[in-house]
Formats: sequence, C-alpha cells, structure tokens
Amino acid sequence: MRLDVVSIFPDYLAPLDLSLIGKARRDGLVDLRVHDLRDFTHDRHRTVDDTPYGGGAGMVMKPQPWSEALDHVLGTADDASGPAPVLVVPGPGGQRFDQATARELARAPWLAFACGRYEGIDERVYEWAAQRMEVRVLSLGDYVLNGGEVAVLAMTEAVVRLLPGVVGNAESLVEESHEGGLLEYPIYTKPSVWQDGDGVTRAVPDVLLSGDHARIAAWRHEQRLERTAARRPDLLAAAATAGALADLDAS
Ligand code: 6GU
Repeated sequence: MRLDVVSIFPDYLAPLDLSLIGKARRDGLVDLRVHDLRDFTHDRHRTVDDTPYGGGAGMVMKPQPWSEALDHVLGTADDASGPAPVLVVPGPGGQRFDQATARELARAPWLAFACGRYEGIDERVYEWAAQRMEVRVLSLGDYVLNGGEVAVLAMTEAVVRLLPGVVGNAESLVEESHEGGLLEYPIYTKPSVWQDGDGVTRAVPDVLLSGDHARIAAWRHEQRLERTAARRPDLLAAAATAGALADLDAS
C-alpha cells in the first residue's frame, strides 16, 4: 500500500518509522512518503494560512499550497494510468472513523492524508480535490485536536495492521475489540494466582484453567457481552442486528 501524508509538521509523523508500521515499511509492505506543505509555498515566509473571509476566530489554510502539494502527490503515481489515491482529510467535522472505515481504507492501494491545522482548509480545496480523487473527511471522535497529524498516526496504524503480512498472527485480528461489534473479553497470563503488593490474592477465573474449550468460549462470549453492556451500551444495539442478540437470548 502507498501512503502519502502532507503536513506543516512532517516531524509529527516520525513515529511511523517505529514498531509495526516501521517494520511494514522496511518489509516493503507500505510505501510511506511524508511531504512538507511549506515546500509548496512561494513567498519568503512560506505562508500557509490567512484570515477568514466573513470574520471569525483563527486562521484558514490557503488553497494554493494545498493544490500544489496534492498535484505533486498525484504526479508521483507509481502507475500513471492507475487509480488516484483516496484523499483522507482528518477533522472533527468529518464522519466517524471506526473499524469498518479502517477495513474500507485498507482495501485502497493508495491513501493520501491532508493534515489541516488552525481552523481548517479553504473549502475550495475540497471541491478541487473531489474532481481528482475520492475525498473522505474523517473524525476520530467528538473532541477537538489541534491538527490532523495525531489522527493520521491513529488512522494509519488502524489501517496498516489490517494489511496482509503486517500482523503476524491473523487470528489476533479476528477476536479483538470491535471486530464482531463487541469489546474484547478480559485476558490473563501466568501466574494463575498472584499476590498483589497489598497482600491480596488474585486468582485467574477457574474456567480458563479447566481445559474445556467450549466452556471457555462460552465464558469469553458472556464476558464480551457484559463488558460491552457496561462500557459501550451503544455498541450492543448494532451488535444485536449482527446476530449477537440471539446469543444473548440463548445464554
Ligand atoms: Cl481527525 N482532527 C482534528 N483536528 N480533531 C479531531 C479529529 C481529527 N478527530 C477528533 N478530533
């Protein structure tokens, strides 16, 4: 998969050299290129923003550096006759980015991310870009970050780990939180009985030591339902339509 990120803070994307994404890059599974938006300005101060028409607080990112930066990205297509990238613009005003979005994006051969700062990017850039590629404005959640960079770190991690060959154990992708619409069950490791620092003895649930795989699976499913009901009741309605309600009735 090819990933391009345009930002005025390219150093913000340095963590993409680390851990799972760094390894995917070194393994040639991901071709990630970070671009400095200011390289596409032409004035001495490398200006990327200006005051909003109509008044209001803050600054707006100017259209010209964005069109030139994105034109540059488009012009470096590995296959000039191939598909354009899907352009992701992270922002609190977008559609919610969730696991289903991550799966959709993981199917695209090429993603470009436009990191806005300040109050956002001049609206004409979205119109310009939509004539050249699919544009998706995506939000991590209902809170405000200073810019898109942290969101790009989160989104690329969620997407890249779904690519074939990136996560060693494909099974670990199946049973985790949000796959299947429920949160993950609680997990334990050795020792089976742990004396905590206060002298309290804390044992692993017996069922997990029973060796009875059917009972363990049933217990874990029950735990997923209980945990989802307690922490994310909003997810249960959606999971119900996916068939989890039948399981709830049976338990
Ligand atoms: Cl994707 N961007 C910004 N700037 N703020 C956010 C966000 C994204 N998601 C939640 N808040």
